[in-house]
Amino acid sequence: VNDENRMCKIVLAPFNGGQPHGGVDLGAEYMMKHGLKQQIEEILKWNTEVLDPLNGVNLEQLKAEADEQEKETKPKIKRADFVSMANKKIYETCKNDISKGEFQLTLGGDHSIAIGSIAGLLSRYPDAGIIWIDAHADINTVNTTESGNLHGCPVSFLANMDRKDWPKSFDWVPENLLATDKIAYIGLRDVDAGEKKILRDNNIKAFSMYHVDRYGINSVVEQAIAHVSKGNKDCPIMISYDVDAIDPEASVQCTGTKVDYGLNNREALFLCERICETGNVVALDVVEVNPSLGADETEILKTVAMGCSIVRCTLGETLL
Ligand code: HAR
Ligand code: MN
Ligand code: MN
Ligand code: MN
Repeated sequence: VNDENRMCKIVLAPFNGGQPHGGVDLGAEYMMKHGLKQQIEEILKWNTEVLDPLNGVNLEQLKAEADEQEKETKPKIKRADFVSMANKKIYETCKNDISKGEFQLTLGGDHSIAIGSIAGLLSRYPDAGIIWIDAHADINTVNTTESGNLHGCPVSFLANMDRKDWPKSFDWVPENLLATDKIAYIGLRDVDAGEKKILRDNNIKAFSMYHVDRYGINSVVEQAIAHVSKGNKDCPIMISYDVDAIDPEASVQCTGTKVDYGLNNREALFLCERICETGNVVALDVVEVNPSLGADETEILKTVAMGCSIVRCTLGETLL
């Protein structure tokens, strides 16, 4: 933890096309305005570099065009072309502009951006384990999704589920697929019936809020780490953190699909601390921070500050 030359590559992913609300694209900007880059440099003593894969892409216009077109075509999967394009760029940046040994921090954006970030991470670490912190399982396939929103589907894309039925416009496939036994969920409490079947059929390790209450967060995190590491004490670990895992009353009001009775603030940060403590954490996504859904400045500040705390705890701020 005392290596002076640690590099954190901050990948901006201000993308909202995987879900219906505007404003989640501002999550990255708000966390940066809150001082996240300086915090990483000054408190944690890491070097940082900002990568901006969607720079120069007119996201608002492309989204408007997609929506205009889809008014007529009414496809089952919404904005597949747009989500595919953005994720391909995020993937290529994560794959080409981040080296082994550098930390990959991706700031969303909605959770569809994890298709690109995780695919990019797997290009460096094909056997990485993924710990997915979320109220939702985000494992709908193109056939099970009821909403058609791709932020509810990234895990199925990463695992190549129902590939033959993907929209033609989703025109790239990650080179390294996510094996369903290399992911563990924590925080689930709003999982669709079709997703429950996928979790069961594939025997996917999933800790809902029930398990957090029954076993406590410490035991749950331990089991999640052990599961994804598969007995390899050096197994690289990535956290994909959807802030809606956290209880709205506790801190996270500004997110598109709030679900009551989530992780409390300490549980939310403890799991970052514990995963950091393994020494194996190589990447983090922070997604679904939507500043435009705040009722007032305090709500926005609380959600954005929690996003920044997740990053600092994952990078080791609170470890002695
Ligand atoms: N399961 C629902 C769907 O597929 C809602 C899931 C999405 N919400 C999120 N992702 N914030 O975690 O649409
Ligand atoms: Mn999610
Ligand atoms: Mn969610
Ligand atoms: Mn609780």
